[in-house]
Amino acid sequence: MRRGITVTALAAILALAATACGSDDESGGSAGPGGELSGKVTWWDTSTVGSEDKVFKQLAEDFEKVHPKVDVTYVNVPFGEAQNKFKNAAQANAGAPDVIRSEVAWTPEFADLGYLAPLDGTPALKNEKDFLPQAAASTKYGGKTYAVPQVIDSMGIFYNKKIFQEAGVQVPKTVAELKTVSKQIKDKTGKTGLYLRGDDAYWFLSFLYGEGGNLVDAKTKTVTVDNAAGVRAMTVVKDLVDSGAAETDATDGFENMQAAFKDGKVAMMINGPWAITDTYGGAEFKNRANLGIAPVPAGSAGQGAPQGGHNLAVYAGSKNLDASYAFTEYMTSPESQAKVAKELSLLPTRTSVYASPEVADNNVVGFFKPVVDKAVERPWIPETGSLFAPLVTEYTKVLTGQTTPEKGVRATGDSYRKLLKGWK
Ligand code: TXT
Repeated sequence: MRRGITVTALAAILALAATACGSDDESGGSAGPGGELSGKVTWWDTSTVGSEDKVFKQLAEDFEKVHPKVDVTYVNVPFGEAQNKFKNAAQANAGAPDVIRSEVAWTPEFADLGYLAPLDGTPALKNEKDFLPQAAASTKYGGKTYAVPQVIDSMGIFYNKKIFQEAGVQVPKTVAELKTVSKQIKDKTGKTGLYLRGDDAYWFLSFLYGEGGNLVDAKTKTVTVDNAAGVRAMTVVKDLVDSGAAETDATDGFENMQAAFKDGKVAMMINGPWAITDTYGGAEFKNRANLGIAPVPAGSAGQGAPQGGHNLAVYAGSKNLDASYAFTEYMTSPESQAKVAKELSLLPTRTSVYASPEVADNNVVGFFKPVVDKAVERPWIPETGSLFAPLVTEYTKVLTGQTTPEKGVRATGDSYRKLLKGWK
């Protein structure tokens, strides 16, 4: 009886690849005479260790039970490292996984680089019409499909109902109300209203959309992050921190945000479904009913939250495409998506899954589905993922008083114009 999937550290995989000449032929396999799959499949998962990863590992084990001659090697690669590690390994054709969990913005870049196998007409893509159009959009590039949507997400305000009750406040619908509510929470309970992540520019997007802005306008190939709306949005987030309505950190934002919210030190945070399982582990949310979720606050021009999520993609250099296609299909199947939604409250990318009983009564999924349906999509161009690095540098500097909102967005816009050749 096999022990189940092989769980390996990334370093071991890369070290092995560095010594092996070319790619590892042992992982080769294909459908046998009876169509039985065999050989190895290495999967790089980027899900959060200690909360999400358990469920994804279990799914990989279940896949092996269906295909006993396939040996899945599960490797958890931290989200902040996976993009570059995959590009380096794929470029060197050494140590790249057969399947990678590819964040929505990484997918067009990897496809453009030729690192992903096109999936049209392969067993990886089953019942393609079942995928939410906004989830499928990031898997398309150059008229082909290079990945299969696994989860889709967006952001909302997570709030501590007990603190809200103690302060006698309601959930803020606008940035102005967010400031008023935060002040009352501070006056009545001594706690800070909002934790605003300062080391990840994804947390800036809701405020940018709220001021009617965007990073770029792909239709007119115009950089817009440094227009008047961009200045207003950066001024809004700076004011939230300077006024004491929000606290922030320049580093370790996710950990600090989760700790502050889970321990009841702050009343609100802006976050997404990926944080739910970890949040429920917090002292304040043992009673899950104490967690409220609401739309991100509207700004002076409207309300909008960003669209995020993850796809599964097959490495173009895989020596076991048959098993990799089958694994990708299995991990994104309606049954797998229903299990992930039930156990982790992550949103399915298949329309059909929202009707299954174990998903229909999940209140987190129920909240985020309409949010995702109107979330602001980014242009799925190879450069989309590269827009965050210059932005986060300036965003953090603005929040920590090292530069002004105007200078911050201007420097970001200048970086974008260098990155996006020929854009205005
Ligand atoms: C590179 C962008 C958004 C959630 C677990 O995995 C770095 O890799 C680039 O794409 C946005 O969509 C949402 O699901 C959870 O399971 C390289 O090493 C690069 O990633 C991203 O495009 C995400 O949709 C998972 O759910 C450096 O050398 C870039 N990093 C955007 O990323 C959401 O992602 C959860 O993800 C290189 C990065 O900018 C990202 O925001 C994400 O939250 C995940 O944990 C140097 O330039 C800077 C920005 O963070 C937001 O955190 C993370 O919590 C930059």
